[in-house]
Amino acid sequence: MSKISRRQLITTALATAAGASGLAVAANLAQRYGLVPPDAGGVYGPGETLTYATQRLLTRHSLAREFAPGQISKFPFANETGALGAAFTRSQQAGFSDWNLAIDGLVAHPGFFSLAEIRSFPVSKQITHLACEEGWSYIAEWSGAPLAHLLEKIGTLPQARYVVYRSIQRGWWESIDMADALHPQTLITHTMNGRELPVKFGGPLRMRVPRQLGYKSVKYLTRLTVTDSLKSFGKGLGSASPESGYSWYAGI
Ligand SMILES: Nc1nc2c(c(=O)[nH]1)N[C@H]1C(S)=C(S)[C@@H](COP(=O)(O)O)O[C@H]1N2
Ligand SMILES: [Mo]
Repeated sequence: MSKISRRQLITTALATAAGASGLAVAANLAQRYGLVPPDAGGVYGPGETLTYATQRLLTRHSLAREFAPGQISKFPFANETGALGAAFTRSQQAGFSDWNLAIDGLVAHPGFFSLAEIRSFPVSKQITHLACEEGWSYIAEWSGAPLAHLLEKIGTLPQARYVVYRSIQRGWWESIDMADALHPQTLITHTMNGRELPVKFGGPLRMRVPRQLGYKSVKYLTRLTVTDSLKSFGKGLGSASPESGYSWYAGI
């Protein structure tokens, strides 16, 4: 069966199952096709599964909306972050000259890229919307290296299913599936509106995932881990968000 007709078949089956016999049946189908999000066990589980599974089948390659330069917000709002810790302060005092991004897990060449190296990678730019789940949002131009470029350099192994990413800030870690990790708009950003990414917006390095809500765009990025399972990270729900009641998949 061709890819597209198989995909249509699964999507139709999911939608029909959800409509006719409730979300639980759809969730079983999603399970069979590996489309269950890591936080599916919670209260919103079957609903989360249906959202994630249908998004993945239908919009895997779709692009987040991009805007014109004239639409860039004049006064972007930086969400207050808690304390960043002593390691951050030390690096900031050194002008971030010692900042590294480690990459490990299911990769051929684990190691790290220095900030300088990442800045030297091919730059991709996007003018996109960053929306917080709390309701406010802004439009900015983000520039950086596509995450896909780093993953290709480091040699992601075929078993890879997710990329876990962590901030130097305690408690801030997220993960995305390979569809988002390899998506051309997912960037490791170092520049915002043509200038070095300000600390309050996540500088020196920030993950930008414009197809999902703001909380997936983790600031002060220090480490990526490629994995085939999220079970051993935190409480096994995929990221810090579901541990405090937000969904792992925050597609918009
Ligand atoms: N390290 C870190 N990353 C973070 C946060 C944070 O507090 N610490 N807040 C998140 C949330 S909830 C949102 S909505 C966005 C806010 O981005 P902004 O400050 O550019 O508006 O950053 C996300 N990334
Ligand atoms: Mo947020």
